[in-house]
Amino acid sequence: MVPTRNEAGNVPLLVQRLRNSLAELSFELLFVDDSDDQTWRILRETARRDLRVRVLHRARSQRGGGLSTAVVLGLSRARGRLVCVMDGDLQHPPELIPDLVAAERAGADLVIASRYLPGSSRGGLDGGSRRMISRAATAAARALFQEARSSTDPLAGFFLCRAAILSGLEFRPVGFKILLELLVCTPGAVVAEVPLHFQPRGAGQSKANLGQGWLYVRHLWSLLRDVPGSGRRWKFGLVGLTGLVVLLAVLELLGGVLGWPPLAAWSVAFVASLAWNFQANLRLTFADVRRERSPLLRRYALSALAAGGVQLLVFLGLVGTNISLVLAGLLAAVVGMAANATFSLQLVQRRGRASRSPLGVEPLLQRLVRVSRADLGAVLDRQGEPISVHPGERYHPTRLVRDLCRRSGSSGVPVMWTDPPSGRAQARSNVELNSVIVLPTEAGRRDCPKVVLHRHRRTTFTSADLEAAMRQLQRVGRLAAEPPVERAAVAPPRISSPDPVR
Ligand SMILES: Nc1nc2c(ncn2[C@@H]2O[C@H](COP(=O)(O)OP(=O)(O)O)[C@@H](O)[C@H]2O)c(=O)[nH]1
Ligand SMILES: [Mg+2]
Repeated sequence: MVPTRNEAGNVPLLVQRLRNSLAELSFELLFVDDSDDQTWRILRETARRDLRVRVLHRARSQRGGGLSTAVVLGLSRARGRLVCVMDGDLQHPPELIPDLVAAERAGADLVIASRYLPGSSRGGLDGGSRRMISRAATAAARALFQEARSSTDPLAGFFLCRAAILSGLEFRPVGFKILLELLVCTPGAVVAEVPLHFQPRGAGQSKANLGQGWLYVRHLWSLLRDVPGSGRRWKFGLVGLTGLVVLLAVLELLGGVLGWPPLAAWSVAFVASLAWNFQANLRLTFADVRRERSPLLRRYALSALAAGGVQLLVFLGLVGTNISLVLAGLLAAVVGMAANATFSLQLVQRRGRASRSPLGVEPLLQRLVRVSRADLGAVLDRQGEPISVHPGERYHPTRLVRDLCRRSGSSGVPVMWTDPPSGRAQARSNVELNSVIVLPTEAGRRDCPKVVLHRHRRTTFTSADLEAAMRQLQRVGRLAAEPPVERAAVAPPRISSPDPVR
């Protein structure tokens, strides 16, 4: 999907290079064009000769929002299973697209061509000042949104994603930066990156200008305001500050103005600020999970109470001295807030964090092998070809494994298989048995990559191993909570006795 505005000098070469680099894939090229030059005519001519090319030309009156509404329109019209967005000025080399596709095949939902990954280069970002602005904007996005930190380049304009992760998203295209919005709105997505060698612009001029800087600020603001649970840390901190104001105001009113005893005044003030914080955090910080009865909320309440205990102790220690009531309350609250921040540091991380590793799959596989205590693990793509193996490099799925994958694929649930115990009169406890676990990387999906775990030992996999592996996968957001497990397979399962014969 390519947004274009006055790129007549670039599109013929772009189309040619796209056709070459995508030759192995089935694809369509979708242009959303807002040009006043020959771009549209060239593209229309190309589309007439090549059915894989489509052009949506927007009349002047339809161009409100410019680039960002163009990309949103393109995303809604794209028909593929995967969607790749790139610029039309040859700054994004089309030859990189097969690498993006490969990373998706390896298990990523969203693959970003990053200008900041080691191995990339930014030769095309004209001028030192633009480079600095770009750096600062990236830093701001990463500081505000934890989800943006899953990418080194959350403001990239060149990325590929599964169309499935777009469904249900309502973009609010204010700024230039659709990728940031995508990242913030899909906290569970598995993100991978490949290094980009950013090219100088082909022909024509950049349309970036100062106005876009202001739009970007508005975009950040709207992401904070409109996406429930986004920027959790900042919201948590902000609520904490307002709670402090409530605490001190009530303390001063009761203890100072009305002359209540310090402990009574503090207790009422504390309860008032706790109630205030709780309400505000539910509405703001935890807006995304407040209806789910998330364990997050229980932990939040517990850590707030624990911090209250700390605060009370400090306050009691200070009241005896000759500092003022409000100052004692303030100092106690600062210590309490520090304690609270320590208790709830993990709390304010948004769940479903995306993988940060460049390809995501390898570290995931290593973890799966470890937690399930497997001897060998592999990730197979949709066609059943290994894309990652651990430990070792080579892996040939056996017929059994292919059968199990098919079985797991047709039901979308994990399958566990173990060798049957010996039927002989004298069963042996020293024989090594095969056991295999197959996990779909997305619960309920038939055609998704599969994880295969092998054990060839005297003890076979148990249901605990299976559950550990499933939990690990869930943690990266790939399996819905507790999908059903299909245990039967070619042979009757033997999952309860780890040792064949005692
Ligand atoms: N459809 C559409 N595309 C645009 C618009 N503004 C820029 N583009 C396209 O978006 C891409 C990036 O724009 P560019 O001016 O190169 O921005 P820069 O790379 O940040 O300097 C190019 O393919 C432009 O043709 C717009 O208003 N509408
Ligand atoms: Mg450009």
